Amino acid sequence: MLELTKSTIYLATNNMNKFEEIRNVLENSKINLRVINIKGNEIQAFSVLSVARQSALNIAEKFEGAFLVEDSGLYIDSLYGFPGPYSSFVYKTIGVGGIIRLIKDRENKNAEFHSALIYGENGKIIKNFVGITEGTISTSIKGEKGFGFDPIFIPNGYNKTFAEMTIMEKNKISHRAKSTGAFAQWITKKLDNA
Ligand code: ITT
Repeated sequence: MLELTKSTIYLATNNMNKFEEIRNVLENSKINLRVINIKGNEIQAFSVLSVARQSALNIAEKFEGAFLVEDSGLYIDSLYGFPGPYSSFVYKTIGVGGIIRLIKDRENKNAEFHSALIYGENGKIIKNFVGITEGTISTSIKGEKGFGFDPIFIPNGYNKTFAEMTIMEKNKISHRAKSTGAFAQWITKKLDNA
């Protein structure tokens, strides 16, 4: 049987949950995903794409190999998009309980998760991919799986939080699975034509 030759791509992240989710989406692709710890400080900007683009430029300056970098965040309607690019800081400070308290009197519980994934190689940014998943913020913390704001995010069309889903279930609908899925399609074509 022919062995599938895999191309190695390095994901620059300190978040192993992200790595697992992205690797899971790429499992049956021609990509062998590895993690690399070269992500420096992030800039502050409203869109995850701007934050990811700056991170990618920083990485491209010091890394010649093929890489991916992803920035993501939770945008809550009634808080004008907060925490958005501050998601990591807000998670570490007020946490999921703090978010529930912040919006407990708001009727509108709508929120979106955004993911921006950037691919680079040979010291250059090549292409970006964006994924958005809409949902609502739950009134209580539910589930133990996943990470970050998963225990308070109920994707539209479901009655459970991301934290009550397996990685396979979350990966059918998540913002990160959408950006990664788009990347997988593009890179597969690129490798097939190489
Ligand atoms: P790296 O920058 O090292 O990749 P990070 O966790 O700091 O890891 P971000 O800067 O993209 O990642 O911050 C995104 C934060 O938004 C993350 O720490 C979570 O709190 C939250 N978040 C993003 N995607 C999420 C998801 O799928 N489920 C739950 N929370 C998520």
